[in-house]
Amino acid sequence: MKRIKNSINTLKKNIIRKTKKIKKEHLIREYFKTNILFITFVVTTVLSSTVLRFFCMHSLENYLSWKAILADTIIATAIGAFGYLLKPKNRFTYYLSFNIFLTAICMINSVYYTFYTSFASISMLSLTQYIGDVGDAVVENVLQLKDIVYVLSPLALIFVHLKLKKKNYYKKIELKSDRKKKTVKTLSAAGIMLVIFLVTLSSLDVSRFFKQWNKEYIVMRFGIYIYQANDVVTSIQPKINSMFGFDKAKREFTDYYTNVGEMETNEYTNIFANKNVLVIHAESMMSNAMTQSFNGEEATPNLNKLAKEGMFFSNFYSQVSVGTSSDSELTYNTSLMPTKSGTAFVSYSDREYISTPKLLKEKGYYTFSMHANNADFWNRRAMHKSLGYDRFYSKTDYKVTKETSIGLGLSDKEFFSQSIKKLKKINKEHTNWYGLMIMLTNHTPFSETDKYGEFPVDIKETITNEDGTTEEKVYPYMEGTKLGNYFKSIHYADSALGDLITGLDAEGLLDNTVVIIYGDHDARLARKDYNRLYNYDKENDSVLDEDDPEYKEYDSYQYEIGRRVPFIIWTKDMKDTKLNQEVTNVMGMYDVMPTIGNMFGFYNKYALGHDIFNIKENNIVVFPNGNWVTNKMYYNSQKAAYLPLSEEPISEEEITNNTEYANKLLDVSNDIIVFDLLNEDKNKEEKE
Ligand code: GP9
Ligand code: MN
Repeated sequence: MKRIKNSINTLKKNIIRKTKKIKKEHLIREYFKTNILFITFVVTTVLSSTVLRFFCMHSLENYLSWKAILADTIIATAIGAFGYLLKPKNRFTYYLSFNIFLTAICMINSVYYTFYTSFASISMLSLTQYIGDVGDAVVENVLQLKDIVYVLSPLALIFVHLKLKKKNYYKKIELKSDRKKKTVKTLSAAGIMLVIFLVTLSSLDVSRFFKQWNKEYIVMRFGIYIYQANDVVTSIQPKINSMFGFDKAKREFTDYYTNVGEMETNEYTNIFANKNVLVIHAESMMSNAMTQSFNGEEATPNLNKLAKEGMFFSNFYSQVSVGTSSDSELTYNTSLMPTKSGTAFVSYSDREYISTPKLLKEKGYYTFSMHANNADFWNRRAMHKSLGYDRFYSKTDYKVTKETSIGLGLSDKEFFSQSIKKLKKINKEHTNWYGLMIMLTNHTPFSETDKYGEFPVDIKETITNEDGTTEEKVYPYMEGTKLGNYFKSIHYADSALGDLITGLDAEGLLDNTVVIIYGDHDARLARKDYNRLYNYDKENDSVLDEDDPEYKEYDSYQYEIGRRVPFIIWTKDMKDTKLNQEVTNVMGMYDVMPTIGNMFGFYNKYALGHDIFNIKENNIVVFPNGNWVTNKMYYNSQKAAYLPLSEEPISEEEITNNTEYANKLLDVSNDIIVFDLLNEDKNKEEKE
């Protein structure tokens, strides 16, 4: 009897369990059946963001981290929840509008990343006026299939909608839906996911989120949508920030400079006093190109000659952020770093800067800048005034014709030749002058190869046949590749430099002049472009296999180190003197002002860099994204990992100290610009 009772009980329990399971399955099925549009919206939105991370950051670890996927799901669910407030037939318009908006965010960031290796910021919106000018460069160099693929997201939504409409789906679900209840339930689901997301955040995640400069890290942890929303807040923050928080910034600024003393002298102090200065801003000129030759011909013979005769800094880094050319001008002239948000040239041209032109002006120099592009590009018209140039010769001061133009505008050869005439006049009228010439031709996408002149980037070999006859064999190598075109373009720019030096000499303009050349930033080519250069398999005209013993890995560190740019100080009579030397200690653009300042006899207490001849091997170069490099290592702050550059041991403490130093320096630099801390009048006002 007892046994029968037990069996009945077990049977009952089983039936209840089964019914519950069926009910649950039915509910889930029902949910999927009646929420198709919402689910499609969430899935397509999350997919777009994931695809973006995949295309942009597959070289970084964790680029497909579940945290970012969860963050995107939260955003999509929360937005989607409000769709339930509408009648089913109206929901499609709501979801499609948001889908298009969010897809556009992904697409813009995709293009932006290719161009700047960073994510977009609305603070750059004011720069869209320049897009017209570099339009071709963007289309030719940037817009690729990977940027267009996002269009599939709204298309998928439209497709699903049309299918549902055909099946009369909206009418059917109208009867079943309690709109408010569904909104609340969906929002609660988003809320629960948000709690899970928040409790899994580390303190590093939180601090980086608020700082917003480590954009890749934020996109990797928080997804693109939260990144972009945060960007909107941080982009309007400079305006708000400069209204509040002044006291704290001022305090930190004062602390930072407490122990900075007066100028230290060394064997180079005043060696160039009263000499004229001609600075060449060499567009996209990279140090690696200087060691590159094809068929025995150097890519940059003229630059190499100047480097050999003058002072050549072979481990020199540009420290640009999204402001590229303009950032390098800023750091070169002021020894400050680019701003964390927006660009100093565009957003902060009204601030007070202590700059090389200004300090030389105090010594009686006439200062000028020359660039044959539109004066408003990078807001130079305003910013060159702020930097202390007496005169800015821009496009309207040059004869620019179609025949004399290459790429973005007037060709470098033509620019230099017209500039020499202007310089002759300046030299007559002023005892001492300081001038900057900004080159333009060697600018991405390096595609007008027919205008650069002959420079084959192939491999030619003479082969002796068995019968003793010889023939020439040609392997295409870098011909037809973007990097190959870059070498052709740089060879042109180098030749223009050679002509400039000859032209200046012919006019006697080199007799009392120091020529300073800096590469403004790297060529902004993808890492994979270097693979063929270093791993060419000429027999098969392809790239060596990764397992080939000859294969040379070009990892993200080598890529970063490979972004070095040349820095050269040269005078006509420097050859074979003690000044004729290669300086191998790492050096950054922010070290230029203190280094040449010592040579010309001026000093800026607020410089963030150092005179390389005082700091020597102890130097550290900080990058705007928080990475830094010393003689000993390259440290990547997003990966929290490093590449050793010497045999010397590296301690944890050293890494922590350098990272703290880098963060402090970036904070102080940003505060100086945002709060206008070098503006004495403003500081006086604050004191009163
Ligand atoms: C534009 C030129 C190029 O005038 O300086 O700027 P970039 O694109 O290199 O920042
Ligand atoms: Mn540039």
